[in-house]
Amino acid sequence: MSHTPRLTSGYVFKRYLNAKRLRERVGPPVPPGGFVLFTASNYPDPPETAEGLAVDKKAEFLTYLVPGFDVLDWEDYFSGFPVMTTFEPPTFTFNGIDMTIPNPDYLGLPYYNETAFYIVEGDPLNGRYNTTSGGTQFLQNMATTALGGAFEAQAAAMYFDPPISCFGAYLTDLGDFTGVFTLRLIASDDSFTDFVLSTGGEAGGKLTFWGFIDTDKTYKQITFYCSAGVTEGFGMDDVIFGPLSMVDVP
Ligand SMILES: [Ca+2]
Ligand SMILES: [Ca+2]
Repeated sequence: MSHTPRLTSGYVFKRYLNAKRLRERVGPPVPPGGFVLFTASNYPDPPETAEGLAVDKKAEFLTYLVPGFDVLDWEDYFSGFPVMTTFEPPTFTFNGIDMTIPNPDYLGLPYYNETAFYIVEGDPLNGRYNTTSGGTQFLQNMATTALGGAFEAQAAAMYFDPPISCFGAYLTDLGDFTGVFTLRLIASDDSFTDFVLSTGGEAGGKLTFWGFIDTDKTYKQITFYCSAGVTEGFGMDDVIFGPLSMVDVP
């Protein structure tokens, strides 16, 4: 069962009640450092569905969370086509966290806009697709060239305030280009860890789950970037983020 309260700001979110949550932990114990990574990828059968190892890994991730949190699944986020033309509101408040996706100017247009490559889509597009059960919509992103380059300010990024202790999302269509695709996780103390999610040369349409919990440190930003000279289009859906109180560990 789920709740779909409609906010005055015009978007709808799903509440994940985790009704079938396992009673026992199915993944690794939380180490002394507090950080546990959950990630897996596969090519769904049939294509453009949420199926396989990535789904199994998400289920493992969910056993570490306290039920009742909200999920950003992009469903009903503006209707019609294009289903989204701008980020309004630019901040998504879920589970007590304000998550902001910057939308700076890019070659004279807002970075996320319906005439370039960035939008909430209602149909599969070039290997990017919805992963929400019963849903259709997802956020399409484009990771630009390497950090430090001319487009660093436009790198696909999410800022969290207050900083988060857990995160999980489906990413679609990683790796169907020639460069390295990296997720940078930036902690509240400005330290960061880079996670290489693909070294390129793969078929389109891959489904990836990427998530973590950390009972020690908190994180203020996630940025996606590529090796120099390339860009990578990817979808994002069913985004979960929250505070330490959302993490269920002994
Ligand atoms: Ca969705
Ligand atoms: Ca891609």
